[in-house]
Amino acid sequence: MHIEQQNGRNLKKDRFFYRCTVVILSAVLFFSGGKLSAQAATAVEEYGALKVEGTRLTSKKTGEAVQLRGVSTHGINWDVGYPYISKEAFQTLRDKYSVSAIRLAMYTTEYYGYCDKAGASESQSQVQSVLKQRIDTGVQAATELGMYVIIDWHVLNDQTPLKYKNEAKQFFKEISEKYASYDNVLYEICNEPNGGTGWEDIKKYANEVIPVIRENDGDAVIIVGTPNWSQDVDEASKSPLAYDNIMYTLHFYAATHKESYRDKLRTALNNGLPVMVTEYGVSEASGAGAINTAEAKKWLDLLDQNGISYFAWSLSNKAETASLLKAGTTKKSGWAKGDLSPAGKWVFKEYNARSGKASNEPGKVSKLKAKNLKGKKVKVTFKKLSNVSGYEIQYASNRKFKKSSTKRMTKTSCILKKLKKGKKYYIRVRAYRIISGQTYYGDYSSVRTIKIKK
Ligand code: IDC
Repeated sequence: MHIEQQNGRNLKKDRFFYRCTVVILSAVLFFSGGKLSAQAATAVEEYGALKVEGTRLTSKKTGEAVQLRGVSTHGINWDVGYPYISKEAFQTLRDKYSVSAIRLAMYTTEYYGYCDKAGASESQSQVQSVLKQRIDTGVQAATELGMYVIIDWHVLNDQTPLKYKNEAKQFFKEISEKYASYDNVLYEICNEPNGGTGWEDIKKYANEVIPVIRENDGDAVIIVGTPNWSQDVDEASKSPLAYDNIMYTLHFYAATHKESYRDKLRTALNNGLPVMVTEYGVSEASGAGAINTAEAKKWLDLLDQNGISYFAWSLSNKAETASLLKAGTTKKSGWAKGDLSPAGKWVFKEYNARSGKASNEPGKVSKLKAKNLKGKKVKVTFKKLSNVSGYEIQYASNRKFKKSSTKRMTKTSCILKKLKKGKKYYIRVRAYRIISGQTYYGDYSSVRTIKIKK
């Protein structure tokens, strides 16, 4: 199949040269765009290793404050969690949804847990080596993509991190040795202490685990959970740990935790505590219930104002409100809007908007028309959009656009040639904009169909 741009009829010599120049320049722009976009700096290239300065996560390389917008996996012990640990999945999050960091959540208890495998048929040490392998897959994928990655010791049903303190020390000794030279790895040493575990207990645990990590990785950023499912950052701020480069965990679920919990954050910040939201949901704390985007927006606004990093729970297709993917979707990467849950749609729209990506995306192409011309051709026209680099037309003889043809153009009309008589074609167009070597696509127009009669 073939495509041709609609050219003017009277080709005067100078106009001809003008057109040639435009074609060559667009080609240069197009190809250099592709090349440059592969070279666009990743978060890790830009900021390198991180440290904590005052309340802020900061780049060691540039001295700038760094705010990460991240996603947490579901438990990597479950099949609703680990299948999304891949370069393809993380790359989709990075390129489509402005995600710069991943959190790998490894439950310590629960089915296939690191310390208590609770009914899994493998031996505990087999479970441990599988989990470490999954962590490594995640760390390598994030590293190749220039993304930051948190390794999370997901204390939950075990309630107090003191319960598996020795296992934690052994685990963090091993992995901090393994990843000591990685600029992008952060350690989260206890997800959510609960069941009456007080700040003093957590400190006791932290004071044993932190030195183990620091022995291998002298200035790694380490994140410490706080009492009551990591809600009481105000408590921690009264008596912080005596180490540098420590951040303290705050978790919220927007349909449950509202202004009074934001006040805890304000207190902690006033006391100078560096906080990281390594987990939040737009759902209720159970992970279920309705989403509350009004409260979630208040939270993200407050976090953005203070440059606090946040990670959405969770990258999963499990049928629960908090999941970012549509329940039961089988896609493991490349998720379009239609593959996301209501929570996922909201979260990723916010990420794109808050990181400025959304404003770079052109609008949706409208008024798409298709007309069958003699000689098995179709003339396609659509409405011009301002401030775009060009348009991409896609057409195929099936509504799923399988084996489709895709062509780029700068004009708002074109002729499709060498189509098949008697066949019905599906056509759609989207605009794109190239900014600093990165290509941003608008939404596709609605689909036009046309039957080739002549
Ligand atoms: C939930 C999962 C759910 C799983 C459960 C296991 O969403 O599918 O069955 O854990 O106990 C947290 C925890 C996080 C919870 C999440 C939602 O850190 O593990 O995940 N949540 O309940 N704290 C507050 C909410």
